[in-house]
Amino acid sequence: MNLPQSSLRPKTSAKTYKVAELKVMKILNKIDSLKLSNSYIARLDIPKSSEKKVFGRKTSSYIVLVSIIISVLLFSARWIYTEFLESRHCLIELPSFSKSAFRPPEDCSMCLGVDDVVRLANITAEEFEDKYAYSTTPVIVTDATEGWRALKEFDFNFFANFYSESKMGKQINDCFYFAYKSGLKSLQEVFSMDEARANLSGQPWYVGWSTCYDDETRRLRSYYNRPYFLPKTAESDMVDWIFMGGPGQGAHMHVDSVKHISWQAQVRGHKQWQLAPPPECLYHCRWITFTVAPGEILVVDTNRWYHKTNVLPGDISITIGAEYD
Ligand SMILES: O=C(O)CCC(=O)C(=O)O
Repeated sequence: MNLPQSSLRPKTSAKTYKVAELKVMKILNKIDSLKLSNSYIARLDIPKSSEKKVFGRKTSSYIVLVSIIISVLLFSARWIYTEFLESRHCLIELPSFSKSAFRPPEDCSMCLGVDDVVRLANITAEEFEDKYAYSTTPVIVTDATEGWRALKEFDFNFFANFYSESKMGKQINDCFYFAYKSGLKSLQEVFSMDEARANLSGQPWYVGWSTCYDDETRRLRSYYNRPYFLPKTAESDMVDWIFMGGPGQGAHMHVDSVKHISWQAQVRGHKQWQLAPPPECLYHCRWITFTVAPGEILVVDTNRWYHKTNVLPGDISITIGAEYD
């Protein structure tokens, strides 16, 4: 039997062809040895080559290619999910100015008629909830830090020792750190600055950070209590914010994009705040300036009021605070 060799050769390597030829010869010899008549062979139900293959060579290549693409896409999706969504990182971190540029415009009712901070003492949680907890009026509560260990114990060395402890528990949040104009790139750098600078007699500095480990927050919270005036049902995240630094320093004017309103207790030093209405309300509302003294707690919606701080001459300023819902 003659084989149509020329139809096999062009796309097949010589070695593969030889092996195939030997196999076919073997099959043909076997058929010969069975002494089957040509008419019998013709009647055998042998599928034509195009029917026998479930997929042609071209189709198979497509399937392999599509499978590879799907695998790559699935792998990438899983990677994006674990890296960015599950761990709460952002795909693209927007610069802070763009966050304020993309916020929805205010209708100015948030600041109309708000001319000053309201100072309060001895207020019930119910009254605070009704009148202030979720309003845009900035409030200072003057009697909510009685008995706090933080007032006596928080100073630069307290935090330097606190953060020399490596066991902070499980990480539960992003660790935010703001260097402002200090040039100190991390908390490690803050707590390894020289003594003169730490005592505020060297280069000025001001920094802020959030807690991000569960034990870290829990241990800090043993130095202060949940402010008594907060609504009974309000919950705080396990995140505290600490701002610390010397006179003449503070945060630049900005607006936040955090989840909730926050309180901030002035533990040491005097800090001046300037609240500015959003730019679209500048002709309708007023700027407000006030000072928070040690032992006082400020409640302000920093997502809506633009704000800027400045530590007044004297002691180091240390504040601790948290958001509540
Ligand atoms: O306390 C400060 O100096 C800045 C606070 C601040 O910017 C904030 O809470 O968003």
